[in-house]
Amino acid sequence: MSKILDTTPRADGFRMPAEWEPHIGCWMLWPERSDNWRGGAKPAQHAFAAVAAAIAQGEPVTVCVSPAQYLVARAMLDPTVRVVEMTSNDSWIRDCGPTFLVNDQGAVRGVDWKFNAWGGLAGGLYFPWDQDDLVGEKVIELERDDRYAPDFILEGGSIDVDGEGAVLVTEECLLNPNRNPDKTRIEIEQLLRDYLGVEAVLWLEHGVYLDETDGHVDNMCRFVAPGEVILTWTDDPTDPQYPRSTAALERLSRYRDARGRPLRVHKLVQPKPVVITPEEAAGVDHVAGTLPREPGDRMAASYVNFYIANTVVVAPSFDDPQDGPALELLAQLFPTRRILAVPAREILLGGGNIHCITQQEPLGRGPAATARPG
Ligand code: KQY
Repeated sequence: MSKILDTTPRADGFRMPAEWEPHIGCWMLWPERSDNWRGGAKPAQHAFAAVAAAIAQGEPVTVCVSPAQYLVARAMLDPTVRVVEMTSNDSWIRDCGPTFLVNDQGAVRGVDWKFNAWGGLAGGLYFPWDQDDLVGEKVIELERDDRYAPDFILEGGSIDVDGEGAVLVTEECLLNPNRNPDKTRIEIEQLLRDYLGVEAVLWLEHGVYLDETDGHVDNMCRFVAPGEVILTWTDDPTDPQYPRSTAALERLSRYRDARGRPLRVHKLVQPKPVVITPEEAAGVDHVAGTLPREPGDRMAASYVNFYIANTVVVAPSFDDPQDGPALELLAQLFPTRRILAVPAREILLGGGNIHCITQQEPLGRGPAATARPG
């Protein structure tokens, strides 16, 4: 069993590194539930396999899969991808998985947050979520790392750090009473400082319009370098995303990071609205307790939901005229990495995107770092 630490990362000198810092690899979960993924999850499985293969060009990938799906996943995934059996309720490891931390000596530890499927019985997306809640602990234990286990509900997609003391979050999510109703804003800020090793908590009001996570920041605004963020954007004042993005820009232009730097904001224009077709909606099983999918529903499509691997950036594409400009901007912002686009509609139809289905593990310099090739 991984050792549970009753101190805090901050007290122990640990911090969450930025996503662009070196990784030992990336973790994913395999989709299979037919009440979230259409067509018995088969189209989503192909999309997840494409994401895994793209990331595997830049770092080792591990995909965790249920016993029932092991052979299917093994056959569909690139041979370089490691497949391990693990039970889960769905496949959003960004949110139910661990947050990995490092210290200056290169040791790695994990934070095993509490998970309630984005709101529990007050607006959560499915029931139960008990197996998802075990994923963080299981992954940390597989890596033989020690873990912190705060009594705090938090999803990895609701935070984004620069590795130099700043974290981006949204009020829509972290202050939502369906997460930690007993905690004040001040207490939540302190928990972020203590468990991520940050100083500056940069609050945006909202995430992306109709994001079913209650506004995860990883779909809205991310750090791309120290002192630089990328923000999903529209110039159309009639689009409901417009007031959200303009309000975020206003706050970002006032903020300073933990080192006192103003933030340079890169606008990443969103694709045209992506709505569910009747055929797509009909392919999803209706199950009480799971958020239904209706024809005409708009999904929270954003290019901001990309994954930064060691030598590549894997970004969603939507078969939209904005795909090209979005990928070009990412290429400018990550000049040492190849930008790989993966068609992401099938992932989006499940409620998230590429960043939501991935979780990086930092390289560190401890036993895990030397146990297998990087
Ligand atoms: O986007 C995410 N981080 C997760 C979305 C969960 C959707 C469940 N239907």
